[in-house]
Amino acid sequence: MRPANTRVQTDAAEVAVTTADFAAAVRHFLAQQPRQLPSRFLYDPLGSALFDAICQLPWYRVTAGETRLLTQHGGAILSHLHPLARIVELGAGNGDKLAAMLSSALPRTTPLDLDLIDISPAALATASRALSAFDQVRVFAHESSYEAGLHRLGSEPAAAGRTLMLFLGSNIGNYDPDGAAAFLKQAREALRPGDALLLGTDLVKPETDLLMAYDDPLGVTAAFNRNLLVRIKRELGGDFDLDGFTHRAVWNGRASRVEMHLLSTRAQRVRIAHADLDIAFGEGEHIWTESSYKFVPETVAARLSEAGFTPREQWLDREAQFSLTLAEA
Ligand code: AVJ
Repeated sequence: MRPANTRVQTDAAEVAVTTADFAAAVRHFLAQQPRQLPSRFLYDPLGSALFDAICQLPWYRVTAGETRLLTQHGGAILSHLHPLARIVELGAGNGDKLAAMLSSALPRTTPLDLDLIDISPAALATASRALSAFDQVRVFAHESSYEAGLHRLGSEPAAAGRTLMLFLGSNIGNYDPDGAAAFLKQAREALRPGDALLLGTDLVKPETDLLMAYDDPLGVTAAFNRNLLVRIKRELGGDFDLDGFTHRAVWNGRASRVEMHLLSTRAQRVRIAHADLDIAFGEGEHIWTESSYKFVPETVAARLSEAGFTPREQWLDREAQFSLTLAEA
């Protein structure tokens, strides 16, 4: 049972992904050359569950590495931010990492607001349930894109204490360099002097490790990727033959990113009724579904500085080759 001093609130104001948005994006991006689909659509309820499974795979070391860092240094990070009034997490997912961080800190005597921003209502429900078990917290769940979440945050009246923003899991790696710079600027503008951003970034490592992380031997990442086609079939009346598409992960060293693609294994036509789309795929033609940029610690700090932050401290997990950077607004 939830203690009386906690409550969960959910905004109903915004639905992050409507069927109309999805149809318009599929129509637009599948017609591009190269064909593509934005990675935010990977997170329907089944996609979110498959992503949670990925986080437990021994080959995907991002989550374990970051959780180690948050457990070891979470208490210190939070005590740097005294008096902390609020934690905002963009892309909170199932809430496990924030829970790990809070567990490692001293028991709280002052109230703390947790604002969870995520595109997946299923993930938000799980996270709200887990986090509302902590003492002295109020949980606010916002079903929203990062951009809309940041915009709302920036237009709110100033909070009494300091705000810590979390952008973990190397979620920033989904943006291309210009998009990441724009995101960091927007994050900086949503914060006030004395607030801080904690940024989790996966680091460049040997190609074999990266390919095992994004094309795992159990096929969970393949299922996560191919589920995008399942979602299009169900929500948009697509007639994809799933057997005609396979998962591909490639390391693009020049751009410093892992790319996920869906590869058409033969020439085939696909009709997506509710997007009013007819496509002829050639054998070997790809749909590019995700980029995961990989970083080196020094450039993370440099990008934060360019966006108007002051980098304060950086922690590295050697085993996973993952970094956390704390930067002040
Ligand atoms: C949640 C976007 C950070 O890019 O590593 C995991 C998603 N894709 N396996 C990542 C993902 C394939 C993940 N992010």
